[in-house]
Amino acid sequence: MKLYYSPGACSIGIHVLLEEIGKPYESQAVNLREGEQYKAGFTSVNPKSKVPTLVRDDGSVLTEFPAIAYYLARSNPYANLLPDDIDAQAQALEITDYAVATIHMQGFARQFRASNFSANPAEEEAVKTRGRELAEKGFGVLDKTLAGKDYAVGKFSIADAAVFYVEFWSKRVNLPLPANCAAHLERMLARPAVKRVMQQEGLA
Ligand SMILES: N[C@@H](CCC(=O)N[C@@H](CS)C(=O)NCC(=O)O)C(=O)O
Repeated sequence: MKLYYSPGACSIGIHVLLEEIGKPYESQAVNLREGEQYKAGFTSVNPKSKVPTLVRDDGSVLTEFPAIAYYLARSNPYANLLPDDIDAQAQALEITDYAVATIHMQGFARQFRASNFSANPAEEEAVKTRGRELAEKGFGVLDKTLAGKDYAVGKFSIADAAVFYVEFWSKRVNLPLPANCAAHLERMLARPAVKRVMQQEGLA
């Protein structure tokens, strides 16, 4: 398999899952700052111009964080990236989607790419402020989910990889994390797979 990623982007969560699985894989950095995602070399792989993008062993391409995470978990059952119990599985998907679709795509995206939310430069600060509010609300929800638990559904799962990357981003925008999220981020950073990814992405 081959993962297209960008250092410190949301693809870091999928990078962590690949390291947790422990099978050999290739990785290729895409320089988002220089717009490499819009050039033919990458759009021929993923016309959405987004990372994470996973090219599977049969050459087929999978995009969207929750779908890639689910695929990796189900195709590598020995890695225990999803609980066995159907209710806990559904909960892991619920938390994954909340981190990606709400905290990332509504909260952080407004702060990182305000121009995608308003064509009027005068509204940029208001867009960023709204993004911060949405991220704060999201971490409040996650904090309750994490109460009394080491990981989002008890044991480590794909949900933790998604929660990890948005928690990691909170430092970039100086957003203080509530206590359970802060402890979860430290727990994640202490995992050997996460440490390897931080090294590989030049973030350690
Ligand atoms: N919904 C997508 C979001 C992916 C996404 O927004 N990736 C960002 C990096 S964190 C990206 O590739 N941005 C490049 C761009 O929009 O130009 C997913 O779940 O994978």
